[in-house]
Amino acid sequence: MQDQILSAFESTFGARPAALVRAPGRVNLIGEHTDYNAGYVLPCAISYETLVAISPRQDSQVNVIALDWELQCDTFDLQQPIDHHPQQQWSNYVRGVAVELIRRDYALRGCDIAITGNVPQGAGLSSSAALEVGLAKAMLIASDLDAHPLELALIGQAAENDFVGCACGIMDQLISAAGVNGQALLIDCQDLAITSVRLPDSLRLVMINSNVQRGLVDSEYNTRREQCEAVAAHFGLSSLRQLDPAQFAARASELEPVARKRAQHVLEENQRVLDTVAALEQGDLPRLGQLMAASHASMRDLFEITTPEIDLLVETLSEVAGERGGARMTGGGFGGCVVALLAEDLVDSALHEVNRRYFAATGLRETVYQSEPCAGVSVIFTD
Ligand code: GAF
Repeated sequence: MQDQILSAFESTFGARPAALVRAPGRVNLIGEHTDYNAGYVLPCAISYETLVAISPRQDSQVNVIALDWELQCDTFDLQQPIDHHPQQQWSNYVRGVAVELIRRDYALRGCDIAITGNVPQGAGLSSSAALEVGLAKAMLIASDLDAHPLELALIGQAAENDFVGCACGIMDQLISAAGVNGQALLIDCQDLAITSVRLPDSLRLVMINSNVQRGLVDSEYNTRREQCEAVAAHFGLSSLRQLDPAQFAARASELEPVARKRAQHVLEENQRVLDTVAALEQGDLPRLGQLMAASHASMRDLFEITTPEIDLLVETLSEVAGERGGARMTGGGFGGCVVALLAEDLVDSALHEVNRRYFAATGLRETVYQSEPCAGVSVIFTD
């Protein structure tokens, strides 16, 4: 991938790039739809990543070439109003990051950029966040600037919220910016405090893409967020994190059934994240499996974001895991990936079983990814 981006950059812009940046995708182990409710999440960065090659220019022009979108190009000027690109959605991530950097008063230089990556797109492994964080870091480096990982994450999130139009939380950008080798991160999305959590050595991290075409993801996602915010507002609170579970239980009958289910998921999922951290620290695999199963059931029955194909993958993996691991859907939902934490010697049989059952039941073929928890965004070289 590095050779390809370097040679595409050189043949497009006539010289080797001044810097090459990588930013990882992520898998969330537990804590789904809790980040924008100021709750807890437990993601780790993965070894699938976006690469951004960049050189500064003498003018205020930004020229971008996208290797993974048939070498499409985009050009805009940092000193002119930056509008949405009418056709190329990938361009709007570049434009959105530039707009946000300018809004925050970074003195950006024009630049030439090439982007590529191997984070599967639309799989719930945060290819968008990897792109945003990688671009923010690269555009700063090309301007002789830099920013703290948290700032990079906030820039990426703002680009996605305000320019691209998805009301995502902070999890994906923050893990892509701040990931730690070999560790998952417990993030408290209320104060953005981060605690590293080591996975037991005996466990392997496996992601299986259902390859279900995700439809209406952004609109369903934004609806879930609005539903949660409406429940918080009903109780006069700024987020569901402030809602005491006892207070919720006492007054739950005031809420519509759907609103009640959404809030119940978030409250219980927050507790499951903390319990999962404890289970991982104690190497308590049966408990880990129960918590992942409960999280999945809650996403299926209360938050209503799984699909039958995803449910089948989780069922199959949980069955093979037994008391030595667990599985659940990961990410925003409506398709995408499931994540499994499995004792090493179970991985082959789990993948075999999925392969045997999934196509027969759904007509779809799964794709398997394996990774260790990885470091966040970094500069591969700069001159
Ligand atoms: C998507 C969002 F981008 C995250 O902020 C998070 O809400 C996640 O869905 C669900 O947990 O990845």
